[in-house]
Amino acid sequence: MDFDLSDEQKLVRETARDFANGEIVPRARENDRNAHFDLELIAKLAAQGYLGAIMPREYGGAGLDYLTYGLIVEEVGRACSAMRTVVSVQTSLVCSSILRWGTEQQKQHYLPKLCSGEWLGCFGLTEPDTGSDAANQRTRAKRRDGGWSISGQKMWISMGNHARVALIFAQTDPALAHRGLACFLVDTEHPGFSSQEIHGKMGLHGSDTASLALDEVEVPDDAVLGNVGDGFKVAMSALDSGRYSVAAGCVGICQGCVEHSTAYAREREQFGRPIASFQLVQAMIAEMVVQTDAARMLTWRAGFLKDAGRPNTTETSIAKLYATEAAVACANTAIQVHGGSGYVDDHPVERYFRDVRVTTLYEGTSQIQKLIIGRAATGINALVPQ
Ligand code: COS
Repeated sequence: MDFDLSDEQKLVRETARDFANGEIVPRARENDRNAHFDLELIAKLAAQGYLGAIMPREYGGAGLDYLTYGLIVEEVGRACSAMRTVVSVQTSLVCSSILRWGTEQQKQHYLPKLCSGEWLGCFGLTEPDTGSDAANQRTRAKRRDGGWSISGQKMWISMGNHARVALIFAQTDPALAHRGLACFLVDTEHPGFSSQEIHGKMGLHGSDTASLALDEVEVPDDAVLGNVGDGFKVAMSALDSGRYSVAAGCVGICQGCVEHSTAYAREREQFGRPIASFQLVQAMIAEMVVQTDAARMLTWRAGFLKDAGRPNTTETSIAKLYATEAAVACANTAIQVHGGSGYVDDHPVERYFRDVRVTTLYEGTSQIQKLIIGRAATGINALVPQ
């Protein structure tokens, strides 16, 4: 087993860290305060190649492997989860779905525009009444001459107000249950498509979150991604990549918590000495260090399996479950180390705490990850009545 990164991976990680510190960190607090979806910064992420890191070069991507992509996502996540969400959605949910399921024409049409940041994409799976039970789509696609008419609603869609292309999952034949689902590549400028910003989020204020409405949106046959009936598989395979990227972003939050807490504890004095010299403070820091290491190792393992082309759904769920829960715990502990100072946004740990909370919810709750892991361990699907 080799835990060493290659020279190229080390270089990519250093470059991502410099970029994150130079470009993302200085804007993160103001973007959060102003709930500003920073398109200028997203253009810089795109110019770095961070919106299509794992896409082949022939489609405008950076041609990197999953492990290296995870290193980039970690650094972006340490700097700002709102920007990390942009990278995850664009790369893992949208681009990787088109790469895996798209026709050559679809790949050539969409991937270069998405990798370059000319277009943003969004992933329309969740609905007002459809969350964990992803197969139970209420959105309907009906046959029309030479195409489809799609009607329904989508909820909690990252980048939904800015996306030019939306992956929309819809049921074509309710009698077929999950085998009736199809994924459509929908131009968001089509008549009948509208989006609305969701306000009042606890965190990710610098991220764009929308509800979508589709009112008889007409799309041609060649807008189907994969085959009609493949929709559920498209969604699950996208989540295999998306959950990995959420895990990597959470490793970044854990790492940020360690770094900020250590720096603060060495500087802050109480009882005539730095609080870092107190055993109870060191215990909190040690817990965060261990959680960070464990989250990173699990994420790297999932990345390694993806790069080797081996099955990795369970290992990805393990990484996502552990890293997100660890990041929630680390953000909480980091505030404890900072005391009252951690309760205001002068220190990034306050934002970490708010931003991280959604990670155990989106792309599959912790409970869903446990059911996937539990099913793999026992061979019993807890979602099916026994
Ligand atoms: N990649 C490709 N195909 C997959 C897959 C994967 N990772 N996982 C499952 N499939 C396929 C299966 O092979 C099966 O195919 P067949 O129809 O040919 O038999 C089909 O999908 C159904 O698989 P399964 O029975 O395992 O699906 P379940 O209905 O049991 O899945 C869970 C249940 C909970 C795992 C699923 O609904 C889920 O992940 N829900 C959470 C959704 C979510 O994360 N939403 C958040 C979105 S925020 S972007």
